[in-house]
Amino acid sequence: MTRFARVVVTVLLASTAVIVPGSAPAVAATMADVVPVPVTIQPSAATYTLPAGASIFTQSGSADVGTYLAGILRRSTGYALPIASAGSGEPTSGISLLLSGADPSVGAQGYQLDVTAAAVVLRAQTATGLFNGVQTLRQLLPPEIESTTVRPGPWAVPGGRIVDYPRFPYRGTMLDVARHFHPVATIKQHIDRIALYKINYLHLHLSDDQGWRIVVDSWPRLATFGGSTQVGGGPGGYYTKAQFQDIVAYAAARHITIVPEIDMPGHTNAALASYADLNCNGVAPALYTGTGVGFSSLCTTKEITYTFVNDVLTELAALTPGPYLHVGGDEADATSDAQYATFMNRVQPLVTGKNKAVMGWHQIGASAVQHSANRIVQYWGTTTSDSLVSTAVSRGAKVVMSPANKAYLDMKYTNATPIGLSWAGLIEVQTAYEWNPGAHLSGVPATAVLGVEAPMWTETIVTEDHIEFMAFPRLPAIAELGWSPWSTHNWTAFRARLAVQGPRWTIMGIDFYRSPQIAWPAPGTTVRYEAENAAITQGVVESNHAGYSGTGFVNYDSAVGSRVQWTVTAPTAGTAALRFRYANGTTVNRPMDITVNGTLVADEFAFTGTGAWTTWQTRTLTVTLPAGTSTIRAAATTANGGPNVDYLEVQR
Ligand code: NGO
Repeated sequence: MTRFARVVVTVLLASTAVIVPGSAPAVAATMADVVPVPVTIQPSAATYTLPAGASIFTQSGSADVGTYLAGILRRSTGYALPIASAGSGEPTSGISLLLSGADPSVGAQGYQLDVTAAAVVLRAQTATGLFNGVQTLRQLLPPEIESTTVRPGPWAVPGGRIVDYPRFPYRGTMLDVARHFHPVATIKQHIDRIALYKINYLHLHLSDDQGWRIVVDSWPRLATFGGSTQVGGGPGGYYTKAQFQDIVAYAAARHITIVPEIDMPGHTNAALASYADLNCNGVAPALYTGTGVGFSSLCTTKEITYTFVNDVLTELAALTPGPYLHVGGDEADATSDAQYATFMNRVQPLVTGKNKAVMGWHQIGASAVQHSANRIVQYWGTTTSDSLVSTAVSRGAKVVMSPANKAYLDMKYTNATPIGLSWAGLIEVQTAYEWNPGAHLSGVPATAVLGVEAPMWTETIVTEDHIEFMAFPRLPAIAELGWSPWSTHNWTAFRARLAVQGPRWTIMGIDFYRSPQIAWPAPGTTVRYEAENAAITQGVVESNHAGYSGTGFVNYDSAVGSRVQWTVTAPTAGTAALRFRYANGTTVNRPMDITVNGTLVADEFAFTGTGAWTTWQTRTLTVTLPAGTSTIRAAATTANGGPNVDYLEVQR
């Protein structure tokens, strides 16, 4: 199939009129629905409806944001949306992205949005401000705007004015790529999603006991040996320098700064296993695939340790345009307090000497560890006072707040959550939302707080699907704490705003946790169709891998065109999420063409590797189904055939 085939699903969907009883309207967005809630909202009675012939008007300095916006809107609208130069007068049509005329309160990251019946005008002082305004505009459009296939619209934007800017400059999330390695494609997808909530820092935990995930040319075995496994003993992996730079650039294009972390002196078994010299006894330990902490340490009394750290930080700094190098510093339980201070007092100047600021877990706030210029301590404790943090603050450090009992995305929601840890407690959405980063720690005033960060450790988090489930809906809650003024904080209002995000996530293919605390718009029904019961062409039913549902799964023949064809029924015409469950081993990708009633709805839909044939994962595609019976076909497009397919679920 050609990559450029554009499919217009011709079924007429009265999208504005489909209202499931007891749920929010499928399409109407209001200015009050935006997450994080904006600083000021003045709705008007007007509505702007994006016409097929609209242009996106930009100025020098805003063209990249215009291209990004057009890329999102073209997918679902099918409109051409040419980028044109904004004239000097007041824009009278289309969507304008202007670097002048914003209310001065918007500062470096904020924006002003004016929506009239005639035009949408975003104004900011920086491209970053416009980018943040674009995220608001996305949420003011119907959820279907996030579809990757063309939808019928109409593309209405509620009228009025928003003037908006962040409470804190740093709004981050962390992904631990050390415990389980996550490939570049997963990181990019995550970046695209976190951008929607105005997250502007992505911290990557690049090394730990179980794996070293970034190439260091001067110490090559770190990646090739230290990166060769992960928790549970899987193959692990690492980023080449080119891949890491690709991630940095992809994030930068979404106004997100990467904060790389090399954890030290503890959490270093992967490095110690790679180079015997880094061990005090000169003996390299075995690679580690368990989930214990606190047992490893670089040898703080050996000079080669500092050569090593300097080499690593030099190469990392060269790959990192952002201001921070994170040096970890947590749980150095195999190091005495005195050795820890000696180590950190040698390491911190290595960072500042490369024109970067030190960021570290709050243990670097120990009084024996000196202050260093522009130092950031990241609080991850579970109490509301901490002398290490207040000591660091009294000496001039700023704090990023990640209290583990509020902000850790790897904690279970409830005891029933299938993945996650619970050492810091269970974190339902309300718990994640109900705290004030500016007043959480005694002795740490809001002025000392740089922002918030929601870390996701991955001892139990293996697939992209797991990341989605643990991040949504908690990450948007933390994002709102970082962005919105404290005066807007209100659980009842937040719940309502969050509920409206649900249909958007479904269309984006995000497998979120349907917290019972949130009145999600009624999801309708989900019907599962097992692949082994479908019509199979050039494929066999097998039951030789664990974890499938029903009585088996379909293993495609090694041929282009081998396929599974399901017959599904829908009581009424409307939007449906097609959720394919599959396992794909370590194969990079076996794309399939997905058709609905003979119409191609996803050309070469990606089915990336799941790591093992027993690791099942889902991918979701949103389509429009007519009333009655439909035929849904997934056909292999490569000579390897398709992935193993367990079932199709139709969510309506
Ligand atoms: C702790 C520990 C990590 C774990 C995490 C699990 C910090 C800063 N150190 O947080 O090694 O992965 O908990 O929740």
